[in-house]
Amino acid sequence: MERYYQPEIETMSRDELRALQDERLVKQVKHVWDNVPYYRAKMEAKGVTPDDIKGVADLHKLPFVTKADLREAYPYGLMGKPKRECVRIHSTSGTTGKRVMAFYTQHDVDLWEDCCARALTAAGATSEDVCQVAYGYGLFTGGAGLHGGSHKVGCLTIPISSGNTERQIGFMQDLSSTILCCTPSYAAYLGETMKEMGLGPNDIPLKAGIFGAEAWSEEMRQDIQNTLGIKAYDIYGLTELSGPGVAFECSAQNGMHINEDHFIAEIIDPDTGEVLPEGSKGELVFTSITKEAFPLLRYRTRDICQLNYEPCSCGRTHVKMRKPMGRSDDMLIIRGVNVFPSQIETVLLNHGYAANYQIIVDRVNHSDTLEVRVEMTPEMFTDNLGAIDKRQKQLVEGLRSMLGLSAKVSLVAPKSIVRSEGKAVRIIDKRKI
Ligand code: DLL
Repeated sequence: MERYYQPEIETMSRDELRALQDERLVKQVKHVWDNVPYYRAKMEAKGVTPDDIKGVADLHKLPFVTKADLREAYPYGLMGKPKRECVRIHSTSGTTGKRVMAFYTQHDVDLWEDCCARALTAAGATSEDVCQVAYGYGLFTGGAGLHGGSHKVGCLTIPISSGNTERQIGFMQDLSSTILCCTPSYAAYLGETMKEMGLGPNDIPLKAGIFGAEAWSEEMRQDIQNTLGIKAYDIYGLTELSGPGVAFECSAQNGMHINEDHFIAEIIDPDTGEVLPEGSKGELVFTSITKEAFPLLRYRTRDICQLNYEPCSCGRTHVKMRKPMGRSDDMLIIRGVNVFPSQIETVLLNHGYAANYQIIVDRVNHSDTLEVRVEMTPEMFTDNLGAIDKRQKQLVEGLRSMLGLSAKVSLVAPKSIVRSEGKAVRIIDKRKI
């Protein structure tokens, strides 16, 4: 039996949902117009006033917000509430430029935690569960978001944060954790460490995991499910919109329901900004219609994905987003060919490798080069050079048929690629340097 955290919202008819979105959007546009001079100026420049926005059908008239706007308005320029009414800050790690800061009133925190509670409940969590939150705590939203959601569901919550891998496994055993929340790369690393400790899926009571914050392939899901003996659910979100819980997977495990009572999703052409028809692949754009402190209208996520409006077997009515294929700014253009790291991951996992790899792109004599370094599993590891050479050739072929490109493949010894406790860093693009 499917369980819901807020059934009246999660299963409401699409007509009711649309009416709710219309009403909330109109209110939100007025709120932003009145309280965020930066965005009001953008609206004025486009010749739009709140009177032009009567509902979701008018959304396309509003200007976009981009990461560049966030940086320009850094840190307080997009706030919708005075500081005295805000209670929390979170931030991105800032690896690709200035940090992005997001602000929350208590009301915003509450709604965010509800979204995470919906995700946990969809993964089967109840007040009987012990939930180990191994996302990083601190400025990163992963720890705080799932922690709050876990409390709301009533799980016994372990705020262990990421890292200290053997201790994580010890806690799972001693405290009988049934739900694990962390990045998929860290889940894979936990599985690998368990194997090294001589432990199998039956030695831990885990039943489900909620893994997100980075792209991961279907093949990686299967691997994690098998090594940890769990169902692995995807969860999506970004700091700018609150954090994890913008969308989450249900029992169908084939896409994430967007919490549409809080976020309106659009798919646009990343080059022209034009809204694309239902079912198209493009850049995901979100409008937050309930956030007070950091209300973003038409925020361009840079995530490339597709929406699925077909009814879901779980009974939820909210639209589903497919696993994002990657970010438009992560997409590599190699000798003119668009390459998503997730495609490379699929080939590697289909050939029996684990997701321990690096993609190295360089430019030699004005031509792009692609190298994929991947670890052999302990079972594959051998000093028989002929066998290694054969494996390399198989991978080169696999990559060629997936990408239409020739790549250099380097098979390296097990454990030689550094593991991540948070988001994995897999792309090294030397061309930018
Ligand atoms: O990663 C929030 C989060 C925490 C989501 C924990 C899920 C679980 P940021 O650090 O701001 O926020 O990064 C947001 O990460 O635009 C996507 O590119 C990527 N991302 C997040 N979830 C997924 C996912 C958090 N499930 C950026 N699949 C987003 C693929 C994801 N990419």
